Amino acid sequence: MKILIFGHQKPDTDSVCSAIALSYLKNELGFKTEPRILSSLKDETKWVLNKWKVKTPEIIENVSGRKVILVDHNNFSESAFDIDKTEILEIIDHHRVHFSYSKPINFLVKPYGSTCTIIYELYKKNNIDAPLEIMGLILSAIISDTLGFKSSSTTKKDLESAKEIATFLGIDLDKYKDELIKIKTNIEGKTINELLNYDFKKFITNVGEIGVAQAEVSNFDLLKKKKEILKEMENLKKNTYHTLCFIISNIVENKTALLILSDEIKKIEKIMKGKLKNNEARYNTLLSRKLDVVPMLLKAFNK
Ligand SMILES: [Mn+2]
Repeated sequence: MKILIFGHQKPDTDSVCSAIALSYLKNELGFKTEPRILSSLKDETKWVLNKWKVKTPEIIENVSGRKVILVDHNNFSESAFDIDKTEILEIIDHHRVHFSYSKPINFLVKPYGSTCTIIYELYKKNNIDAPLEIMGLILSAIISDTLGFKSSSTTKKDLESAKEIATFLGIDLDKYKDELIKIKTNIEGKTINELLNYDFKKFITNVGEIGVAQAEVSNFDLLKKKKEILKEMENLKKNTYHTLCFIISNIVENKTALLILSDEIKKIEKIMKGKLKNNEARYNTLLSRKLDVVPMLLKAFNK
């Protein structure tokens, strides 16, 4: 049976493209692997796969009994529900380490802005040429995960890799980036509930579960519905989350708005030094969920 390679639940472009790109590389190296996704694709990722004419990986729900490689996550709560019944062979990721396992495995974590940047590095290291469509996917994932190189998680390596790939593909990086960001920030027709659930991660901590949703937008018009959003957040939080945070990233103007509900809001207000008023804080920078927001929330509760 083939080794399955997949990213996190509610896959984003980086998760999907990492799985496809790594699977191609592994197969070139003589392994028998197949990329999979754990749930359906987002519009942005559909656009990317369509653009580079790559077929959508099959959705798989049940992975028990399989040998697997995880990309773009190392947290069981974000993985397949029966991940504990698999044999994990390897993990390639760029998130903080949550993982502990019963035996040693290949575990490659680098603080790059995108898992695909790590995979691009692996292609070079192994002297394997990726076909054009795989290069296209890698480039798209780097742009997507770094919010067009604007997120604080962006590294020199991400930008250099993207430039190199764009040159190789003969495409104008700025133009392609703008095109992709336009697709990424299109929230037209989505309900607030859909936006909250679109890119949602939960973290299990000693104080309880912390949920952090993120939406990428091209302007802050969405905040005109703040009352409605807080009401939806309250519904989502009820009985489940200790703290719920909605990151609204304005990736055209480089600004961030945070909406936060918490059982211990005072602790968060304290750590944010008065920046959080009426459950809302604004920043004139783009915050990264994994580098800025989650560490700040954890720090507030001293975890
Ligand atoms: Mn990623």
